[in-house]
Amino acid sequence: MRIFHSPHQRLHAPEKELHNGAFVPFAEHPGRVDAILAAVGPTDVPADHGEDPILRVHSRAYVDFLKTAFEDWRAAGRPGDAAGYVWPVVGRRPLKLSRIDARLGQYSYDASTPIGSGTWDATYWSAQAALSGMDAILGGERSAFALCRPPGHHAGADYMGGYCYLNAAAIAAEAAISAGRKRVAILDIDYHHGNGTQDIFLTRGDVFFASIHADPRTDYPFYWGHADETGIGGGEGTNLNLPLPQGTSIAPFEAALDRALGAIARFDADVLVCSFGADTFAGDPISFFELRTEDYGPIARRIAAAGLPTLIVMEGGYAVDALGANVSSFLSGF
Ligand code: OKP
Ligand code: ZN
Repeated sequence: MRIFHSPHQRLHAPEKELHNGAFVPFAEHPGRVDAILAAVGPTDVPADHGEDPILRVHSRAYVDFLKTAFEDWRAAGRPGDAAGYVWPVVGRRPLKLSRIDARLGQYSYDASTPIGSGTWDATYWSAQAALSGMDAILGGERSAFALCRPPGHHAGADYMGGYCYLNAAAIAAEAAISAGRKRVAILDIDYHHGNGTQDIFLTRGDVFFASIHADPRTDYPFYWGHADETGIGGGEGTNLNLPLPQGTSIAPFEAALDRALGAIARFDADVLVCSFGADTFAGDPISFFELRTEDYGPIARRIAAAGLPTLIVMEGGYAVDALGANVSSFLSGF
């Protein structure tokens, strides 16, 4: 299987994050890709597709913000990484905001997405890795792996959140539509609900989004991922959330997976994008499912048995010592 990854993706390296009330070392660090690379072997450098395929998903204003936010932060005399502290939730309206702190709030929904000097470069090349993976799929490969990082599934059309800046899975799905594929399914099996991907396609009938994740009543991102979010307007019926309780192990996970794959089969997709997070692993430091390394192969075999050309997009997974083995186990199922 071809694997796409760029060394630029290491350049995003925030120092710390606010976790349950304390500043702690940033969990989504470059060592994650080092661990995966050590396990999966050589990768292909992605081709540069430019900004156009990114702008089919994200707004121009948001992309421009991402590109300049760190410079603006430094210009304001600030130390460390750029991070917001005020969000325009109440009485939100289209103001022209200039102060960097206001813009950070305008384009994010949480405090988990600091911007450093290498953030734009890293997230740009993460998106390019997904686009090159999709090129391979559209060229006839049965599967390909985009070793994305930073992850993407919490990022919406004009906002960042949850360690995510550009939504690589959404950008790849949209590229498949642009290339003439009629129906694309996205299966998100990261521990956390992929609220950004859901939001991007919520009103769309040509992209099916199915997600298996920790119940948002107990887990991040809290406000999205509930079972009653089934799509809006032309997208009604093409969004499927399967929240599961903390402590979930392989048997109930596979039952949910079979439901998601059944819905995807009925949707009759041409292409599948799988947002894969290894944070469902029992040893994950910020997550609470109970999957084992040896569970990922059989999970992937069930997904492969759907018989759809499948682009795998890396999302989360923070147990770095086991991350390489977990990703290898998953890829072996294809
Ligand atoms: C990204 B991905 C909780 C802080 C939450 C955000 C988690 C983002 C997970 N104390 N931080 O879906 O793996
Ligand atoms: Zn996650």
